[in-house]
Amino acid sequence: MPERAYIAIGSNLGDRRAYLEAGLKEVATLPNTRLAEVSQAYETPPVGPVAQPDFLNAVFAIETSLAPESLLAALLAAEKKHQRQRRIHWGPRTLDLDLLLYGERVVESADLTLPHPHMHERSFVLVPLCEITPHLRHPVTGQPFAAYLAALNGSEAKAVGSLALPAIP
Ligand code: PH2
Ligand code: MG
Ligand code: MG
Repeated sequence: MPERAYIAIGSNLGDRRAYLEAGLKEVATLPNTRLAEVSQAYETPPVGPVAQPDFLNAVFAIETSLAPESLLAALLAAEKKHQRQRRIHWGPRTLDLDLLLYGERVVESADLTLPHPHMHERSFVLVPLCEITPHLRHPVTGQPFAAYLAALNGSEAKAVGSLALPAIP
């Protein structure tokens, strides 16, 4: 049975919108995978210790039969294909694809932690996530993600319109 997975996508280098749309297409065309839901794009100030350009962020949901580890490998391959170079930890990037949730699964392996350990702290994830799925709850704590977002006391994420959806042959 396919499961629903949520993925965060971000870019802060080059043609950010084009990178997000290319990332969507890469995931939408994976085997046994279909795009279920896509948030608007949001312009967000960079979070973290590195001074860098603003990001364009979005969150999307897929229905997939790929195992979480295979999906993760496909996301890393898609990042690589789109010139992502991991030079600076948390530094600027053309395309970042982060696996947030895979059904209700809880995973703690060397390569993969599910749910994503920081997703509930970041408005650049919570704002688009709550847009597409306002009632979703954190699989471990049971708290609605909307409550985590409300607890952040405001967000600087600014909606900047829909992304072009990939044409699926
Ligand atoms: N990603 C980071 C670090 N900081 N800030 C924003 N606004 N959006 C991101 O996607 C982001 C970030 C590391 O992946
Ligand atoms: Mg990442
Ligand atoms: Mg990231």
